[in-house]
Amino acid sequence: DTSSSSTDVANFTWTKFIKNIASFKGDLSSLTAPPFILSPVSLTEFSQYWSEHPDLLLAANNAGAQFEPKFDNVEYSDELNQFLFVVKWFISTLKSQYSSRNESMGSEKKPLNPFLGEVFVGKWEHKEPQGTTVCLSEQVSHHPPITAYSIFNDTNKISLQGYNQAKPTFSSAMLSVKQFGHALLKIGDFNEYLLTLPSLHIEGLIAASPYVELDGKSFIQGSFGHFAVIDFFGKGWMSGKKNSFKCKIYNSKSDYDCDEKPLFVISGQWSGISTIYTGDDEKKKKNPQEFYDASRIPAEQLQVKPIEEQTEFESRRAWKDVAAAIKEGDFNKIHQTKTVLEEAQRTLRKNEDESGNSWETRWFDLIPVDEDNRSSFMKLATLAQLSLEDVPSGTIAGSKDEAKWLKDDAFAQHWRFNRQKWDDEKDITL
Ligand code: HCR
Repeated sequence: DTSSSSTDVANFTWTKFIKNIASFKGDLSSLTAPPFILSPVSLTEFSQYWSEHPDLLLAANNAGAQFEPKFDNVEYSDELNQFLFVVKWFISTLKSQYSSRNESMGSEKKPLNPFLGEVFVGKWEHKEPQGTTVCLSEQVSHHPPITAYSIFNDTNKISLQGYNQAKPTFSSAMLSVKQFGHALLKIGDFNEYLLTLPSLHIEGLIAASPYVELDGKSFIQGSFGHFAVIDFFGKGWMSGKKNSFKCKIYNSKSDYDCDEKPLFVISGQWSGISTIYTGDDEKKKKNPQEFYDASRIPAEQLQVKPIEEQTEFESRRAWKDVAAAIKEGDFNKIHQTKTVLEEAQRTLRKNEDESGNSWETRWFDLIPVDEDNRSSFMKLATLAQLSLEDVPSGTIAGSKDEAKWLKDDAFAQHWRFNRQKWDDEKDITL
């Protein structure tokens, strides 16, 4: 980031930026961008997007509550009922994850690239008896950039954990991103769900008003067998609308494989309204019911401590000066403030190399897939016939895609939350 001089940078135009992206290989974080496309927010903050509708997350632990809308001709087991709550919560996370910057900043922007060990913490405090939902996010790797997170509500016995690595590629004037990682949701003592992350691309680059469009699929596999496949598409593909999706829910993955009729079909926009049909009625478009309206319920911001009370590892404090420079649109200042942070990181790494003490992650451990007895990933991925290798999220086991991504020397490892480490944490508070 610091390689070009500030005069070069001041002359930087959008066209040059686009040309740079086009010839760019590797990590987007090292790409110099004009100030107006820089976001003052670090990627560690993005973990909060999993729970900006905490009521919907908590509703999934629904003991006795019937999912609405309810269809008379469907038999709802407790597990199916809960699965529907989980799907609704997942759909509700997408607007925050992928289009909230368009609303808050006018377009998608290039987020700050977190430093190793950067953390972001916050909480949602609910009315009694719902307790508190905690969000912990940690940058567990800098090269490649990987963020791990844990979101939990002990009162409701709900916990979500996962990690994410975005791998960008540029081809035919298109910036595409594959996501590596997954999310694991645990409800109560027994119910678990594996959620895979969709691929995406950036639209509107030529017009200098970039926005994210999802493509590909997400899968949700429940430990009781229920399976959902969510197909994403944008403007001009099957529908005239951006941010569109179609979700089919089945009793099991094998029902999906055998082309059985789905139990439910949900379609619409993840940033707007979606509609649910029973599998019997979908083709005839009979008896549509509203599933979710993303524009009706505003996102609930989590509470974050004031910057003065944060430690130097906490995102908003660490990036304070850079964020201020970005808001002022002052490239020289952005360059200077970023250099301070980057130099400090370089010195830390050098000292670690010299002393032989490598960096230790704070709340997450990297676990080889075959030793991962802390999560049900292996069981759920196997149920969904998903690859256990180090390949993009949601890659099907044995598929051509899997073969394309497989590297001989890479074996899959996953970042897992270590609750004890958080319980023992002395320096970072909520
Ligand atoms: C691709 C992206 C960085 C990664 C962001 C991720 C994948 C991070 C994990 C979150 O859970 C979900 C998520 C949402 C974001 O939409 C996605 C970002 C969108 C743009 C950003 C690029 C690195 C920025 C490219 C620069 C453009 C805008 C000019």
